[in-house]
Amino acid sequence: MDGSGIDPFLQDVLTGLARDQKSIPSRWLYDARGSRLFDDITELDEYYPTRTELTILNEHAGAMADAIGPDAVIVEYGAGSLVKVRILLDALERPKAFVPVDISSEHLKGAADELKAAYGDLDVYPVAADFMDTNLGSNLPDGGGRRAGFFPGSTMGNLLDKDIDSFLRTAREDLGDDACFIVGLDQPKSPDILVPAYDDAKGVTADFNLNLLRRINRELGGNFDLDGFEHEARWNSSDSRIEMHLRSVRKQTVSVSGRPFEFQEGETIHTENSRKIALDRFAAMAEGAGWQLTRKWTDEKGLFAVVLLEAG
Ligand code: AVJ
Repeated sequence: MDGSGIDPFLQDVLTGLARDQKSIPSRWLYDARGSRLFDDITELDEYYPTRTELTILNEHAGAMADAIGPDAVIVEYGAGSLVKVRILLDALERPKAFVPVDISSEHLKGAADELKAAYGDLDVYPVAADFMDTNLGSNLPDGGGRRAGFFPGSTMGNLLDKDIDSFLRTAREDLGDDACFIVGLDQPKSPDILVPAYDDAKGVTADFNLNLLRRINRELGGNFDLDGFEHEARWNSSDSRIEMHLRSVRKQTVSVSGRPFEFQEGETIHTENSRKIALDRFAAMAEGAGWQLTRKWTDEKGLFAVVLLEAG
């Protein structure tokens, strides 16, 4: 429950299941079990994004560090386990401060303490906040060098255009006039690669998706039969996105918090969009929010890209 007394999870589920195309926002996939399952996904053979982004970061961290310069203040949005930023910190000259922003304050504190212990000269200021709503403004430390945002993992692809715009504008305000911003972006490619990445042979992604129903049963008094739904990953080429759905295998009625919802056989709940945003498209979006895309680093196959935005 939040201060208003309405559980935002319950609100999203009841509203989403009442739509013609049933849908539930993807952020609810990440309870403790969901977060563990996502970590397992990143190790799968079929799931190329994490591995490919790490390769790009390892190969080009020197060039990224040169572009950022010495004495920098790094702000990581949606920080998570802080594995990727270490690659950047290791390459930077005298990084002064690191500000990890993450919604989960417990997770954040542990990861921030570990990082602090490993990088003695670095000031670490964790901020427990939604990365979409930071307003760090004048609270950011001044290290003498540039401020650099860091947003790896291609989470940009989960956001709607209007949310990308407002996030990039907020980051531009947070980071100020001389800032830069390093962003990871999964790239459009053949559905022969994309679909298996979101529907793996071991069924880990299926578990991850179905875990949402388990969570609804546990937290919201739902009675979803987990055998009554199947995981589906679809490539939607006109919107350049992978969609995850949960498909009802039969006609059935499910109730959540005492409210009934009818499912036809084959009807789906849309649970995630993972957009693959081409670089020219992203450059135009960034420009509209006050950023110039000035550098890009990719792997040999062009599966994934890490880009540098500069305030301008
Ligand atoms: C964490 C949002 C980047 O979209 O690839 C992985 C989530 N969903 N498999 C992605 C996810 C299914 C992932 N992101």
